[in-house]
Amino acid sequence: MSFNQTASNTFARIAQMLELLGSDRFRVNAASKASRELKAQTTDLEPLAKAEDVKALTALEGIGKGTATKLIELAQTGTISEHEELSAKVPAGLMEVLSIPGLGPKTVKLMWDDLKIESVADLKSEIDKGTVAKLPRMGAKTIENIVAAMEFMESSGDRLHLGLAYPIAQSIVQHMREIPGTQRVQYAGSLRRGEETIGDIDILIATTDPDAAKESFTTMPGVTRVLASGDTKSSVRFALSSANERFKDLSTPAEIQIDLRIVPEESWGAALAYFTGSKDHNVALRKLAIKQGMTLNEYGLFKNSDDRGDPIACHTEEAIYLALGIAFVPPTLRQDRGEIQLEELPHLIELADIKADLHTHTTDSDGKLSLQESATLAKERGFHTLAITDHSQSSAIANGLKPDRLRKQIKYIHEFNDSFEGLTILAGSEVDILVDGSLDYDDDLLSALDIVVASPHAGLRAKPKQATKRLLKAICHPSVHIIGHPTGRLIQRRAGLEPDMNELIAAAIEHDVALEINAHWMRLDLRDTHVRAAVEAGCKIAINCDVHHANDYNNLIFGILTGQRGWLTPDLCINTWDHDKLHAWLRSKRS
Ligand code: DGT
Ligand code: CA
Ligand code: CA
Ligand code: ZN
Repeated sequence: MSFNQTASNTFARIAQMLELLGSDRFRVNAASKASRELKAQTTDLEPLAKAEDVKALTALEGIGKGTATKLIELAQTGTISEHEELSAKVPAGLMEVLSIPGLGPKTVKLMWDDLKIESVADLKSEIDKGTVAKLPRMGAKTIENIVAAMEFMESSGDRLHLGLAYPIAQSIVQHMREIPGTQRVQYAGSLRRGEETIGDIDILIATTDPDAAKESFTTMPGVTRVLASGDTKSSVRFALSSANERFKDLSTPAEIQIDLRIVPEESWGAALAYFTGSKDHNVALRKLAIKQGMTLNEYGLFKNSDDRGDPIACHTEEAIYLALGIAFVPPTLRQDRGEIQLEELPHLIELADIKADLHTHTTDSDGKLSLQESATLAKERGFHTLAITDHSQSSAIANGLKPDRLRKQIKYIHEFNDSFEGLTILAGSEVDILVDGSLDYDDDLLSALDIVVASPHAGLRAKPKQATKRLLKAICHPSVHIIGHPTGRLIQRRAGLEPDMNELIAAAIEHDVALEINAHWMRLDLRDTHVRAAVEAGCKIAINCDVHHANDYNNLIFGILTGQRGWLTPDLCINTWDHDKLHAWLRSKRS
């Protein structure tokens, strides 16, 4: 998988660079076709390429002699010389310009040729000078969109997606746990709070052998630079590509900073609370301590206005909250959004509460799993229900199903369900909410489905007013159960729709529709603040993995963390309901 992905991405970049350099159409097309074919391969090409097995490679559909030779080169040297040669000719900054949503190779080439634009900074200054507006096909609207996209990319900065930081932190914690002397180790900071993006990873350790911890941390695989290595704090830069090949595809930073803090075992709880944050939550906690004549810092809670003497609480976080006279606040709620003032905190949803996934794709549209494979995975998770919701006809690039194909699929799924033990499989659809708010199938077909997830996919730059109208119309449709990824945002990539959430929530309650938290870490849509508003109003929530690959089932935790950050309790989340309750609700929309 990862070799294939790397190869596919390399060919895609080759195609882009060829286009920027004005190579002939034939070469550009060949490279981008190779990229697509490689992405579609289901065989792992690495062993074949390593063994220089040209015959086996070219026997595969879509791989010609030329591609095979380059794959062998990639397997042996880690690069393709054509890619290296092109990289020397195309400024890196220009590739960054190309990554701005809305800018294609043709336009970028023109900017490079005519205006000598070689970086995002150049582009900005040329827009200010008014020269970009003089290029062909560059209307005021187009420039406005480019500026907005640049601003969005800037404001979201160099933060890493939760789903990408999470496995890195877990493996480092595991690594540190195995070092002799380690007493406790845990990640803290924004990651422990389940924030959607992570600035840096904070690891806390209590150990009897600080030197061993420091040494092992600064020399672990993936470390590219040691920024600091002191007695209480070490900082390193960590290469993301070594942890996950998927980074190659994303406009994420190439490295992330990781801080290790060595703290005394006896004040573990105080240190963990301090370094978990958020800063605002810590400030509020400290104020509360001061009000009671106490002092709180990373070493403990002290009875006086300074930290002399023995602390009254320091060993565990629970002891500190208890001594402050407030309920224990779970990390995901530490946002200073009212969690300190409450006598009793909500009983938050947890991973183990989820009993169903209601938004999944199969090979019938753009998924990689067959019905059989997905059903097996869902059953292994202990789910009682799985909904198959492939794309609808307007999502042509996602191989959306035309009505006749969907009718056949419904029949097939129902037959399959009858023969599959231990899991109920529903025939559904992720139906496009079209730009005018109508749905992508006729009402007859929609009502023949066991479950309808309606989602916006195109036209995601609409004005807030239009967006609200569009989504409201879908919510009001009698066949719809769930609104999937309601805004269509992609974290750090695309802002998505900005509808009036309160109106949507009110309508969802009135029409008994659930709003989805899409658990994919690229989406997390609804976001935490939206969930909080929905939960406060009493709106039903669905947490779905939008499964396309087997791995996607593992994204559930990110949906749960987002739900927790929105104060979600299990009762409001339809995926936690038992079989009969869920199915009765689904059927209530089918008269
Ligand atoms: P990030 O890394 O930007 O995603 O966000 P955090 O929350 O992980 O922030 P970071 O890494 O700068 O610091 C980790 C935690 O340490 C932070 O959540 C709270 C605590 N902390 C750091 N600096 C301060 C400070 O100046 N005052 C207080 N009260 N807490 C701090
Ligand atoms: Ca951090
Ligand atoms: Ca930090
Ligand atoms: Zn989907």
